[in-house]
This record gives sequence, C-alpha cells and structure tokens, in this order.
Amino acid sequence: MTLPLQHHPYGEHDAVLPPGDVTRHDSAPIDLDTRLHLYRRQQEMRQFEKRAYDLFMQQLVKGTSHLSLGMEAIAAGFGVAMRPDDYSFATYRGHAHTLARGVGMTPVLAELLGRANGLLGGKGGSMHLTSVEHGMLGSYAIIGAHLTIANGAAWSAQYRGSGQVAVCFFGDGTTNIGAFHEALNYAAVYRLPVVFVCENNLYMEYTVTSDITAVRRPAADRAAAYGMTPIEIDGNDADEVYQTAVAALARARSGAGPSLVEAVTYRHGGHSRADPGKYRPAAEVAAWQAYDPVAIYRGRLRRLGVDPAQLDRIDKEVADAVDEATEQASAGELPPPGSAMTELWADGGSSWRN
Ligand SMILES: Cc1ncc(C[n+]2csc(CCOP(=O)(O)OP(=O)(O)O)c2C)c(N)n1
Repeated sequence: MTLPLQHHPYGEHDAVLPPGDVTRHDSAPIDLDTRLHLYRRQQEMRQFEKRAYDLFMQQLVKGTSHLSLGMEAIAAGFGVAMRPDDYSFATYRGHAHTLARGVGMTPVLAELLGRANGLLGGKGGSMHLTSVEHGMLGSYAIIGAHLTIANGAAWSAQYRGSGQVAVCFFGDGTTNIGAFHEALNYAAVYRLPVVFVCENNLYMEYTVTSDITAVRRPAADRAAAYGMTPIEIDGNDADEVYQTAVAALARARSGAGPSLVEAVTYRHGGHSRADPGKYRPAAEVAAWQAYDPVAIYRGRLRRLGVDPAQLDRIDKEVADAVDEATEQASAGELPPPGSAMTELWADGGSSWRN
C-alpha cells in the first residue's frame, strides 16, 4: 500500500511518510498475548478520546483539550514495552500516554471534567495529567520544556543505578526549539538512560512542518549531530513501535545512552478540539484515516488467525469501561474552592528552595 504524499500549495517538501505496508510485521517475533495487549490499549485510547470529544462538545470538559486520535500506536507500543517503574513525559497531547501507563480511565476523565475525583483533584485538566505512582511524570504545555526535565529523571536513575529509563514524547514542531538541542546534547554527553520520541504528525499547530523546517525528517535527520543513529519508523504500526521501543529501552538500560526516535503519524482531527483542521487537504486527511493504526492492527490479528469474535469482545469490554468511567467521573463532586491553594508544592510549601 502506498500512502499519498502531501501536496501543499505553499510547501516545497513532501512529507516523510511511512511505507504503509500493512503486512510488513505480520511475522515479527511478538507473542500473541503481547499483541492482544497492544490491540486493547489502542482501543482504550481510541474509545476514551472519542468519549472525551463528545463530552467536550457538550461543554462538560473544562479548558481545552488536544486529542491524539490516529496516533495511538505510539503511546501503546511504548507503554507495553516499558517497565512499570520507568518514567513517561508527555506534551499537552498526553491522554493516551497517561492511559498507556495503566492510569484508570475514571480519574483521567474526571480530571478532564474538573471533578474532585480526577487524577489531580480536578485542578490540572487535560493538559497537566500526572501520576507519579504510575511513573507518569507529567504533561507539559511549554514546548520543549519537558525534554530537559526528562534528562533530570534519567540522570537521577543513572545516579541511583536503578535501571529505570525516562521516555519523553514530543511533537515535530518541538524539534525547532532550543531546548530540544540542549536536551539532546546533554543526554548524549552524559549517556543518559532516556528515549526521546518525536511524534511527527506532520503539523505544528496549523503549519505543515515541512514548510518551516530545514531538514526533511525533523528528528531523525538531526540525530547524527548528537552522535545518535537516525531512527525513523512507521508510527501507525504498533508492532513497529513496540519493537523499536524494546530496542531503545534495552540500549538505555545497558548504559549505552539515549536514542532519538521519529515516529511518523497523523492526527485525525485538528490541533485542539477547537480547530476543525481545514488547512489540511481533504485527500490527505482521508488517506491517513484509511491508514488507521487501530484498523491496521485488527487486520493483522485477523490474518494471524485471531477470531473476530474475540476482538469484538475486547472492543465491547473497552466500550463498557468507557461508559462506566463516564458515569463515575460525572458523578464526582466539583473541587471545593478552598482546595485552590493546596498541593501547589511537592512538600506543601516552598521551604525546599532553601
Ligand atoms: C515555548 C512555547 N512556544 C509556543 C507555544 C505555542 N504552541 C502550542 S502547540 C504548538 C505547536 C507544537 O507542535 P508539535 O511540537 O509538532 O506538537 P503537536 O501539537 O503536533 O503534537 C505551539 C507552537 C508553546 N506552547 N510553548
């Protein structure tokens, strides 16, 4: 299968696209349980975000929200490959990355609804999802800021000899900011156990990345500058992501240092839910929607002999879980106004600064 190239009237570059051969990883050495896990995770992310979108349209989700519909294979592939005590860092587009670490749907949805039973007591919202106990060390809306913070977590793991790895997700637009280059350099020099994952969804807000980026592959083409091997993968194929994650995590744990992975993908919707995404050619959107990670994966499992009834059962279990989470999240109280000034510092005060 060949994916269409982008034809932008204002852009000179064609976007870098994945090969699009859906059968390519059918014979990969991945056991069936792991594959079913990858399928279920992607379904959870897909169905959760669709529900979040519906709730947003009913004006029940507070603040804005940025969905990753169409990008699920990346969060799922890494999430399944990571150790429970590894660390994740996400952008404002972090619902899937949070679910990938095993955080329940109810606290995440309740957080989006601004309820006291939310992950952060309803005070953080969609863009700040964090669960330290799950190794989810935060969602960051300041572009590039979290790459350097991920280095800190990785440095701590290295110092403690814990074998933990920090995995840091960010967008293609982020590769043009200074912090990206500082973080890559620092991680390489100190051989930190960190994996940088660029989710190249071809757009940075409303601008096609190729229009404003000097290299064709925003992350992979810059890897060599920091002594790393360029790694570009099909971010819509969960098996490809999973195998890449296993290798990069093992490399980091072995002390061999950081990796920079560029996973090419596409968001089905606009930048945030307020954006209809009309700047994208209709044919491009349609083509990428046809190259949908969840559908690709279901097709693979079918070719490998999995009974469609078993997959339908997973879909239904996930749908029931989303319904239950919606009910429980909606039943949550609003946080009391008096809680606004609590839990602002890790130790309850600012004494740690001295
Ligand atoms: C330091 C900083 N500058 C500008 C912005 C405004 N901004 C929000 S999203 C965005 C584009 C990010 O694109 P990309 O990194 O590709 O992430 P994507 O949304 O595609 O996942 C920008 C510039 C910001 N949040 N932080």
